Amino acid sequence: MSSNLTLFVDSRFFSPYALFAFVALSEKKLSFDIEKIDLVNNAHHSSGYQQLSLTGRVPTLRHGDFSVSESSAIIEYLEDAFPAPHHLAVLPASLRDRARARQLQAWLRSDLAPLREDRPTTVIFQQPSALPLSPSGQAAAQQLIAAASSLVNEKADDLFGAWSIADTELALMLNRLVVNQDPVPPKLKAYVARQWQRPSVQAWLQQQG
Ligand SMILES: N[C@@H](CCC(=O)N[C@@H](CS)C(=O)NCC(=O)O)C(=O)O
Repeated sequence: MSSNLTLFVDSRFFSPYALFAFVALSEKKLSFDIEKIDLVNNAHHSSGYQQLSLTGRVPTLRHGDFSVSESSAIIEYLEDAFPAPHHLAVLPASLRDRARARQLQAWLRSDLAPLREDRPTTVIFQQPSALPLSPSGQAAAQQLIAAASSLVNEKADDLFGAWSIADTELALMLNRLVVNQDPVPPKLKAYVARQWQRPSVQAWLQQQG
């Protein structure tokens, strides 16, 4: 299928950041092409990709003659370029919910590094880790669980009254623990299971073949 939107992703579909961009495009029902970048063989270091992405990382979105990398910038670009009501909003509508969603996105990207290290996305997409969480991984897991417990309402499917990309991002972070059978409160396990069933997330998993 040909469109003027192309998403550059890692060829193994392991990048959580590429997943978020893929889900945002899918939820907006945009048609887009996928270009796979083989990180193992350093395709992201080619001068062509370097120029396109500026950062040499996946994901990158190309829209016509414009390209942008950094998943949060891609999501914001898509939200501005393909706004509601014609397209589904991927960020909450209200000022404060939107701020909270962005807070969560920024925090999940910049903090909790020991958890990402102990439970990389291969734990979710390939196989669980046999190693227990390190002390710093455990501390990060506790921080995540505390924040998620106060945000997730068991009577609601999503964080902000309607689905937003922050739900997928939080669910992915929690799923690092759930899949590995690390202790996670039932309310959060149920939230992850609900979010993981979303067709846009399932469509990403199907790409993995
Ligand atoms: N902050 C970036 C992170 C992107 C990122 O770390 N991508 C990884 C794959 S998960 C990557 O391209 N790694 C290749 C490398 O850095 O050499 C975003 O949100 O898009």
